[in-house]
Amino acid sequence: MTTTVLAKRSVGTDIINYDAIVIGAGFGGIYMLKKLRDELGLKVRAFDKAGGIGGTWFWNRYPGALSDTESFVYCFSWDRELCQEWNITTRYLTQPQILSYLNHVVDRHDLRRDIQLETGITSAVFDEQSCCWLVIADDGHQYSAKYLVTALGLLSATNVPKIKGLDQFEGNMYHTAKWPADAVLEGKRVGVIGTGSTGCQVITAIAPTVGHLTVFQRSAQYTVPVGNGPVNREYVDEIKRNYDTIWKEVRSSRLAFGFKESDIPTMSVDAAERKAIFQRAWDNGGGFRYMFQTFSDIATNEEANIAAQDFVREKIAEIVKDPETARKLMPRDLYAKRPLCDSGYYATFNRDNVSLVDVKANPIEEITAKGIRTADGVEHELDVLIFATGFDAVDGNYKRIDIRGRNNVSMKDHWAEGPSSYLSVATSQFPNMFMILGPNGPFTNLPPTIETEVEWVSDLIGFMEENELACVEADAHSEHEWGVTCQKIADQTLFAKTDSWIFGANIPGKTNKVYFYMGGLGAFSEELTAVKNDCYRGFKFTGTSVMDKHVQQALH
Ligand code: FAD
Ligand code: NA7
Repeated sequence: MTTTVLAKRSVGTDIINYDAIVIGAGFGGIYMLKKLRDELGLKVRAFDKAGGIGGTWFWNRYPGALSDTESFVYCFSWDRELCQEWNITTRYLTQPQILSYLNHVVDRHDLRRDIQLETGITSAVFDEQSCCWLVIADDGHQYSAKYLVTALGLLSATNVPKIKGLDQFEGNMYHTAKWPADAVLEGKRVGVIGTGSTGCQVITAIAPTVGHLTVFQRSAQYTVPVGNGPVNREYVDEIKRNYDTIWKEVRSSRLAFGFKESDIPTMSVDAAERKAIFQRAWDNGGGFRYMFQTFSDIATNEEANIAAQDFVREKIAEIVKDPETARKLMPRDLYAKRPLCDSGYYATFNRDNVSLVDVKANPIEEITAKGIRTADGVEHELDVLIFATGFDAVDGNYKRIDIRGRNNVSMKDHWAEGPSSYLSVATSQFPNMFMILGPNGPFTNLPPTIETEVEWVSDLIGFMEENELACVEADAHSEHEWGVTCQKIADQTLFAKTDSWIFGANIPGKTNKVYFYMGGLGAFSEELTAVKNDCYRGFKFTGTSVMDKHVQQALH
């Protein structure tokens, strides 16, 4: 194989050579390994710093952790037999269910032998002479490969806010995405900072068993019922019968959530009908369904957005008994973050053992040995403090590895003004490196997007191998243009007017810019296909004398 020869030329004997190295063993890394090893016949090693496979679902073991994509589309579509064999029992999947599914996939395809766990990658340097990557791991070894695929996760690098006194706390502190197996909450005085998707889940799940729960809320949230529950045999059979159609529709839809997105403008129906449509969505459940299946313009039109907001505020007023608590829980901002859904979040605040602190009005001053002191001078005493404070999303894990491309340029410098990519999968100056869910990829239910990206990258690598090409690199101009496209699309949405991790706005000092392509998976896939069919437009191939003739022939 050309790759191994290239690698051996430039590296010493103590370097272990592969054709491809994959970092990450979540949905992305697992499928990438499968494609490269079993379809292209490459020698591949996947690494993960985690103690098990599963990525997100290995790490996020907090009580209540649940995917809010419905079960039938929160899985791989590429294993058609497994789609028929795997029996879903609930409308949504809990963290243990997803972890068990991914472990099953790995064993079923005998992938485990090529996955090295508990191994963090600390640096990756591109060698221009050999067109190979030299990768250093925290197991003390160096590895080299022609191709480097980063499937590092876009909601993976944890965010712990730098609150004064963090190290003074004498109780236990946990981040939800690094949840320890031995965490004990029963009967304890527990504090939760953060009320995003994770916060809503953990708060609702632990409230019945803790002694007292204090919720420190900075932003009030719009959330609707998730509508989870058992599914019957007919439901499962129907899905299995229709899987081909379902996947086809998912892959050509905008959000890939497995439902038809509405094309009815909110104000095109009268107030009574609007309310009935919102009520049906509320009863049926699902955050994305509420935002995108009811009406077509909630995420783009302010009047429509306010109608959707009003309905949720009315529900809060109905559900929450104490008017002051209800007032604090009522969001007044645009409804334009990733839509949330829950299993009884607002009602949780009717419990006697739950209190709500509005830290926007009454900020956290410091963490003390005993708990949290707020600006009003109150010290909230706690045994356990939970950070449900989210992630350094999208590029967080990239900043935690010393990645160096052409001319030794570091990824940190290359992305000094925020991360960018060409088509989410590549970035200029980093040849032969491919990202799964890199910046400016589709904002969707993620497994179908992951599959789309993995398959495209695999095709490109296959093409290079077939044509004995040494090097491929995204062109800087194309990358810039893709960023402009993403920004233009995002600017048409209300999401761009709201601070959240989707725009890097959740972390002080992080560049606030577009991090996603909001044009939908269908349009994204079409663009990928067009680029491929147009001789991989926007990519430069180098490093083989036969390139021009062969490439042109192969591409046409
Ligand atoms: P991940 O699953 O994040 O895997 C990345 C892996 O890379 C991790 O295991 C990490 O340890 C490893 N890694 C990173 N850096 C290094 C390094 N330097 N060395 C070695 N290993 C490294 N998406 C949806 O579409 N629907 C949902 O309902 C949904 N719910 C979610 C709920 C939670 C609580 C969270 C946190 C995320 C959720 N997501 C959801 C997003 C979810 O992350 C994706 O759906 C999907 O699991 C991402 O898979 P991945 O393989 O790209 O990344
Ligand atoms: P999110 O959505 O980023 O939510 C984090 C929450 O933590 C949010 O309520 C933040 O308030 C809050 N936060 C963050 N820093 C602070 C400080 N310093 N003080 C008080 N409160 C703070 O992360 P999630 O894990 O819930 O969800 C991320 C995605 O992962 C989600 O969409 C799912 O797909 C899974 P803020 O809103 O910024 O005021």
